[in-house]
Amino acid sequence: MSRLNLYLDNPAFDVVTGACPHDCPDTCSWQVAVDRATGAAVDLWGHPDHPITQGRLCGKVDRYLERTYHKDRLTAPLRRVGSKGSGRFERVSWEEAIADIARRLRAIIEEYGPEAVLPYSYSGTLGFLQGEGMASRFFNRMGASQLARTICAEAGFQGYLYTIGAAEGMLPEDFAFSRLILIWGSNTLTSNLHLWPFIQQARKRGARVLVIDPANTRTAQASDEWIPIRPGADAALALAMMHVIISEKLYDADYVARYTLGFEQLVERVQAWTPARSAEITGVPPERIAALAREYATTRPASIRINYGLQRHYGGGMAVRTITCLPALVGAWRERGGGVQLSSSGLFRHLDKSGLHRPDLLEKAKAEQQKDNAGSPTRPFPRVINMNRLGDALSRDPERIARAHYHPRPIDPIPTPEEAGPPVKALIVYNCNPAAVAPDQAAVLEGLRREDLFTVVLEHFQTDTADYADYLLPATTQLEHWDLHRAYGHAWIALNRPAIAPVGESLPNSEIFRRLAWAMGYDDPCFRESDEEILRAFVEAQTHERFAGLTWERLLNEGFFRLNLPEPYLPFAEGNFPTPSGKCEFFSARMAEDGYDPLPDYTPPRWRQLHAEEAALQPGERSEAIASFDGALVCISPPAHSFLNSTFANSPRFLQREEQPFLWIHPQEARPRQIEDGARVRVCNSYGEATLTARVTEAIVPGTVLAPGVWWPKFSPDGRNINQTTPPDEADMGAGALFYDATVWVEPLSPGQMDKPILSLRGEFAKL
Ligand SMILES: Nc1nc2c(c(=O)[nH]1)N[C@H]1C(S)=C(S)[C@@H](COP(=O)(O)OP(=O)(O)OC[C@H]3O[C@@H](n4cnc5c(=O)[nH]c(N)nc54)[C@H](O)[C@@H]3O)O[C@H]1N2
Ligand SMILES: Nc1nc2c(c(=O)[nH]1)N[C@H]1C(S)=C(S)[C@@H](COP(=O)(O)OP(=O)(O)OC[C@H]3O[C@@H](n4cnc5c(=O)[nH]c(N)nc54)[C@H](O)[C@@H]3O)O[C@H]1N2
Ligand code: SF4
Ligand SMILES: [Mo]
Repeated sequence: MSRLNLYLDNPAFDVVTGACPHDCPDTCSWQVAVDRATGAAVDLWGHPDHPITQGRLCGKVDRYLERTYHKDRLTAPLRRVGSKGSGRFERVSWEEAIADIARRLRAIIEEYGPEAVLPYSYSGTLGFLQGEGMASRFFNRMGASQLARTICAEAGFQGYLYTIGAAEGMLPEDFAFSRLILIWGSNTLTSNLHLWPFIQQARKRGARVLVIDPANTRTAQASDEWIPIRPGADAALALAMMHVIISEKLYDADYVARYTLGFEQLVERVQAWTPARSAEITGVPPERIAALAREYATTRPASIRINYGLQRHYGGGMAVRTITCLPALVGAWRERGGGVQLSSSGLFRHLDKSGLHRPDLLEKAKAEQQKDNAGSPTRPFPRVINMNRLGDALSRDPERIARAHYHPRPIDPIPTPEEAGPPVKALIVYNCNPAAVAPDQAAVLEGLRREDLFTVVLEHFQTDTADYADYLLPATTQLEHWDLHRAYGHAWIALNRPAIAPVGESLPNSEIFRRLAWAMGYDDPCFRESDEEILRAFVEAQTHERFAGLTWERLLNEGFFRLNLPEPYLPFAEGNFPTPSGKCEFFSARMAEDGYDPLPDYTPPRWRQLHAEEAALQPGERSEAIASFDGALVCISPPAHSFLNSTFANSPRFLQREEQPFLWIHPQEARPRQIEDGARVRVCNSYGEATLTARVTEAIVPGTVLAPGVWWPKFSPDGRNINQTTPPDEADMGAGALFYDATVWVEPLSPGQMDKPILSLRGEFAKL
């Protein structure tokens, strides 16, 4: 029974409908009980009428009130008094903070141009308004550097687009009709909880659920079979599955002929991909690969849930591109319960966001730029910075700044140092905690420590990033502001209404950017619109048929809205792929144009390439670093169950549940290193190092270690987390991040050793 019943007819309470703001495919709708007398939120639960939420929130957000009313909430604007990173601040008024920030920004723009200002944001909230709503208006008007938001999903997303055409596919409710479900590189029970009930429905009807993952996750344990695989090897598995399916004629010849492009070339490509060859790469026995291929091709309907876990390595784009060829090959798209789901975000691709983000304001900034800078740069203005290379972007070295420019495809050039543009002089961080979550943490911190960098952080809490702020501004939580959300795991839009007044002096991001805009003298009327007006206008601006029936009033009354799609929604049952050819593209001319192999392939992860290069060297040629390569392991760092990236990782309840920053290591790897369960270990590579606690377990494949993330560095034993070892390099597609492709060394620490680094390789491996 829903908690709603406790408050529904009670005049002492209001019940307010909202939505979970977090980076999660489920985009739950919630209800909040507010005590009318005190104005305080007293309870919060999943909306009982939302067909995906089904009355249930996850364990983290079920405790959202503890976040909103946390004793450490930032409640007043703060100005730095200590050294950078010391985290010492004094209280100031909003008037003083806004006026001084605007003054500093104007001075920087005057001297270096607006590109010296870098916004840095990601997924603290996915709301249209508190995410990039007012912020993009502000930064467009300024002409600030733009940020390529690549940290999560870009490689796989691009790979999916090359094959399927848009980020759409199966909806979660249709998994209930599957007879075979491959959960491939996803920990559903942790990162996508609301898919599970549909999977359970399918199992009740006899479906089998297989999990393909380097780790025996809680999802793998709850499934019928765990198929352990080495990280970054998934494309090799998919190619061998296609080899078996094609050579045994198990494919859907009719579907292939009508709705796919490039079958002949695919046949040729997969010929060499025998299960035996694949087994060497994946670690999955050849018989198991062949049996999996047969089961997948002959069970109807068969579904695949891939998530972003499997694309955080160098070949991540190609891996997703290759796996997503499978459903078309066997005709799985024909039936309800067949196909693949990566993300549903493409269902919303027809949203018109121009009124919200106001890209036209950039024109004003461009005109000003041309007026001010007689010698205008040869590259496009403003530059686009890849967020995964924040450490490089914050360097003062033009070569590194050039490297930080976004270059998502092989054909995109890296600018010369002369074209790199000004150093970043102001960094404005909101909805993000880069000191914890970004690759190459040591470089990021080095940048944040720069005395000449002016850093403004909008936050709920004093995160590691906030410690480096010159101004730390208190932001409201989801209970305190308006917003609107679209899901990336289903087809619903949800409205969030504020339930309570802002805690302390906190303000919504939208209001902070609004006030900054006024102080900067930006006079466009869009900076005068209220939050409600902005959202209402955004909703009313939608004309695509998918939004037919969506009105502001309806959202106010009902709280959520399903896209106007047929039920069931079988987008590719008869082809109609949104690719250039209208078919599922086994052969992609667009890939060829962009500098890729146009056919599905296996692109080895970076750790494999390092191993191969090492093997090719003569002993005499090996540097000191390479000499110790034998002990190298690959490190992956998927989400800890109770954290959401670095969010909730300062909540006593969830810290207690996760205990401490662990490193999972197989007994086979622990034994020769004399690592005992529970021992402190140092994990290191050329980028940095972190101290973790060993969990010796067979739940991770040999050769790989797993560090659940993302811990706050300041709550870690040596003040550093696993992103010390994450390389900043770009994945094959979309300049995506390599969180699960770090080559590391692991050794036990005795207490006296805590400060003595065994390997100081920085620079050595960077050369490779
Ligand atoms: N509780 C919780 N929920 C979350 C998040 C969180 O931090 N905590 N994060 C949210 C975010 S930001 C996102 S993007 C989404 C998706 O979150 P993701 O981080 O993409 O999580 P998953 O998709 O579940 O993928 C993680 C799984 O992939 C496995 N994996 C790692 N490398 C490979 C590989 O090379 N091959 C294969 N087959 N598997 C591999 C890991 O062992 C892990 O089980 O979830 C969201 N939901
Ligand atoms: N090692 C490793 N690193 C990873 C990953 C991994 O799997 N392993 N996952 C990566 C992925 S998939 C992602 S998506 C990124 C996510 O990285 P981030 O985008 O940094 O997400 P969070 O760590 O959740 O931090 C969000 C911050 O925003 C703040 N916030 C929330 N709401 C608001 C608001 O309304 N206003 C303001 N001003 N602030 C707000 C929160 O307090 C929190 O500190 O991390 C990446 N980093
Ligand atoms: S984090 Fe995900 S599962 Fe949890 S409440 Fe939010 S949307 Fe739902
Ligand atoms: Mo993410």
